[in-house]
Amino acid sequence: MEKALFGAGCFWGVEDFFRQVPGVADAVSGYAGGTTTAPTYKQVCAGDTNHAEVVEVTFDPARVSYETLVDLFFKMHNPTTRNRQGPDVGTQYRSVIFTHGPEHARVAAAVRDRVAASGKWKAPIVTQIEPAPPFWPAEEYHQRYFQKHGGHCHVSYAEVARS
Ligand code: MHO
Repeated sequence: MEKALFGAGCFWGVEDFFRQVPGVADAVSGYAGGTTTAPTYKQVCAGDTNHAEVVEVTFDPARVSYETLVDLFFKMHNPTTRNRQGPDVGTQYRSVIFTHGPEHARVAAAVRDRVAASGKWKAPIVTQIEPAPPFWPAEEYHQRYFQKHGGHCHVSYAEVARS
């Protein structure tokens, strides 16, 4: 199993999306990239720890490649809105790929450049690509949030898979 770590806005939706991707064994909502250890949702929302809401994806590389996951990441959110995803505004909603090792970093940058060159987005892609810092799982009530409560905040995997 390998791990991928993505920030693409509200983690409820990012987690829900990646759980549905064949080859993904687990997706956990959490925080990364800030200045404090074991942050709480309240602290992250207040915006002064600089953590991003992220999802740690555990996947079987024999069933789904890291490249495919990065490609899906770029399809499931808007990578051109800095510190904002839809109605959610703040640095915790930034578009970011935290990479595990140089090979993942190379793939992430290559996919980003390919999406930029495709002309899909008129505005520049602002997605950050950085070596993965520590990942802090979010509070239990944030895990599988949409499975428990319904709702959505990103495009569904089914919709992306059809396109
Ligand atoms: N707009 C969402 C953001 C939640 S997400 C876990 C809400 O507050 O309902 O950041």
